[in-house]
Amino acid sequence: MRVHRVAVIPGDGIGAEVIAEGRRVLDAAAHADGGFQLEYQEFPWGCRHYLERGRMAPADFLTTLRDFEAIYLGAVGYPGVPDHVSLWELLLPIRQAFNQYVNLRPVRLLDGLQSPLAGRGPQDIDFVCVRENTEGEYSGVGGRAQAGTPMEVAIQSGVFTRLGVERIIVYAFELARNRKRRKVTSATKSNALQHSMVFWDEIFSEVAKRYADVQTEKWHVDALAARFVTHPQTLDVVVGSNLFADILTDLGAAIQGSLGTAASANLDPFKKAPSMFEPVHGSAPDIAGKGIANPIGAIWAGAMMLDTVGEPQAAARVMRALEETTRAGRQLTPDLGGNATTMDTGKAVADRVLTGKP
Ligand code: GGG
Repeated sequence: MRVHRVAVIPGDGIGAEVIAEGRRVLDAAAHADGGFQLEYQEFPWGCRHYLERGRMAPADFLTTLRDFEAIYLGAVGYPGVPDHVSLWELLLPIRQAFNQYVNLRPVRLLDGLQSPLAGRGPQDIDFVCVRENTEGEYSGVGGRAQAGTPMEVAIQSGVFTRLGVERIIVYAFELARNRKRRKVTSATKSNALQHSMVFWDEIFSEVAKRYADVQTEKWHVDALAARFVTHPQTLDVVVGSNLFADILTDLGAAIQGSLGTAASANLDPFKKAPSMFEPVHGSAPDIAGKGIANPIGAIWAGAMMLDTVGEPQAAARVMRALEETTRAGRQLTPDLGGNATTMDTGKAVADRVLTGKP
């Protein structure tokens, strides 16, 4: 029996609700497969931990996590703790310390779901965003000085290294090579950002020369945001910096029907450290505790985790069950126009995992 050790951080707000359903579905997948087991250890880290103990997680939390094969995370952030504290004491250090330099975010309209884009169906919205995940605008470099004086200053530096930019662009090209349309779209802004984004464009052109079989294009990020709405069918693999692709993928989530359906994988492609899997959405304090959060993003992230730990058949089984559930349309949460609870959706997917085709 193959055993996969998973650290679970449900986190804040709806995080615990959606992760519980994700685990229900993953357990069903392990049961249906019969060849592997998921061994979870849950960590109560997040904003409550901060309010009780003055920090989001114990000082040695990265050492604790390093022993696991994967991390399954819900959401981070809650009123009462400044958002930059919750992100910088938990989520962002994990991505940086474990060299999870790829943030993979599929943008796909699942069968049966309605996009807010008029006349667009699943055949039009099916691409993947590759977000640089350890540097760029979220490198954490900067500072503040002369607080409280008229000379007060805040500096937030974007850090773009050749290693960091090249490896994320190479990842995007390798991914495109294995997709039907074989196209990479680069998100840039080199008209205004004459240092970092001109550098990004140069490296994009250099890497593109090594992939003659892959079509390329680049758009300024503002124009690309518009193309997500007007021409989603032209996109295949989109590669962008940490900030650009963070923003673009919320738009991507919206065009695939709801932020609640979007999944992401924070990957160390060399598997030297655990990768982390999370829904794209945050903790949604406005609906936390009501049992109506959409668990699809968390379940989809769970499928990406199965794929990464070497269980691609189980991952495919989960994705089939998820899409059968959206196609049937009866167990959808209010954000998708239904009246199901988080648990209704989770149970519907888990049942289909158990009864569906291997
Ligand atoms: N599901 C993870 C979560 O809580 N995300 C909220 C967030 O603001 N994330 C920022 C990021 O992905 O960089």
